[in-house]
Amino acid sequence: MKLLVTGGAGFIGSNFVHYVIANTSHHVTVLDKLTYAGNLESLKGLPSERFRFVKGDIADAALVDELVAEADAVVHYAAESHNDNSLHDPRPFLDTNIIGTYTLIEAARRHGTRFHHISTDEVYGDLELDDPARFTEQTPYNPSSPYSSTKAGSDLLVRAWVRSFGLQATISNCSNNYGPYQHVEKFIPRQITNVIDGVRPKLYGKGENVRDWIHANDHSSAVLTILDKGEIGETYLIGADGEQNNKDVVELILEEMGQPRDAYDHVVDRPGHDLRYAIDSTKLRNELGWKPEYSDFEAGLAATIAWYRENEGWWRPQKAATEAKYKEQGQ
Ligand code: NAD
Ligand code: TDX
Repeated sequence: MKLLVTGGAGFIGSNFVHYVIANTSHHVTVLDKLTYAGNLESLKGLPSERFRFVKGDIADAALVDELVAEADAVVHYAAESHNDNSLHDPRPFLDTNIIGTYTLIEAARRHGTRFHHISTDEVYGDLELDDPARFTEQTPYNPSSPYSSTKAGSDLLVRAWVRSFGLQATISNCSNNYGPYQHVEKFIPRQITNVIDGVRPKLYGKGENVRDWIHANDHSSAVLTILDKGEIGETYLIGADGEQNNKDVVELILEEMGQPRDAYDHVVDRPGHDLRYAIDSTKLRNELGWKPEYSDFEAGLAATIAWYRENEGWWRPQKAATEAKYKEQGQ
């Protein structure tokens, strides 16, 4: 198969491209704008006979039409992805997440191309800390931030294009990913690289917020499973039963890196900060037979810490500017 992967120079997209090249015989074309979040270094070493990189915007209708026409399937990762950025400058989130997705699905419907839309559990809003419930495919949409509301909007566009135009699409909503190649603006890489720099980790608010962590490779295997066996028009939730509160994650990072477990600071909370995300992935597991491989979060975190220690050249160029931005925000 010839896959067109949008956002393939970002965190999860680049992990997916490496996973596809290692585990299938598909050819991959990456379309990526190389925003602050895209990094060609994340795609280094891929075989040129199976991989091609195209720099461009998913909202560029002519370019998108040309690339979608050549592809057997599109896997759509490209997005503005950081909640904190969306609170300070929402506009790029509308341009890329809404108009970019619209541009892609219009091309996919013209060419009858199989389309897989990557989304997030954040479209469902949040759960109470003491609520035993988890998100399912039936949970009503209730997004909190400009980021999650534009992702919710993009999901709804895909659903409408399936119903009204027969778009050959599936959707997946995944929980928080961790692993190599994640930008240092995000929680886990920010704290790991802070500790490497001798800076104390920064916890928003009390640190009680819960995220449901999944290794990026497990997200990739789930997406390949849906691409292969998923039913058109269906939504699948992807999660690996990895609930942890932020304070526990920071303590694990400090311990693994040989620091006292309490060597962190509390900083100003994120406005509208979602309390808890938790995914019930029963549908994906029972209907398509998927299961995660990385069930040991501490081991996965240790491997991620080792990756950031060994790949300082990858993250160092972004670190100072990222921290300067957080400092301005009191975070
Ligand atoms: P990221 O910010 O690391 O990467 C996004 C990539 O998209 C970058 O390479 C960027 O250059 C590219 N991009 C941005 N705007 C573009 C445009 N207009 N045209 C072409 N390329 C553009 O994001 P990520 O964390 O890898 O997330 C990827 C996808 O997965 C997103 O759709 C996100 O909503 C979803 N998701 C992320 C998580 C998570 O934990 N990070 C969880 C669930 C779902
Ligand atoms: O320095 C920090 N301190 C802190 O306590 C940062 C950067 C974050 N946090 C908290 C906020 C969240 O509760 O850590 C948690 C995780 O934060 P992020 O890494 O910003 O992720 P989150 O907002 O949960 O969203 C992520 O998961 C869902 C991705 O960025 C989204 O793209 C995805 O949809």
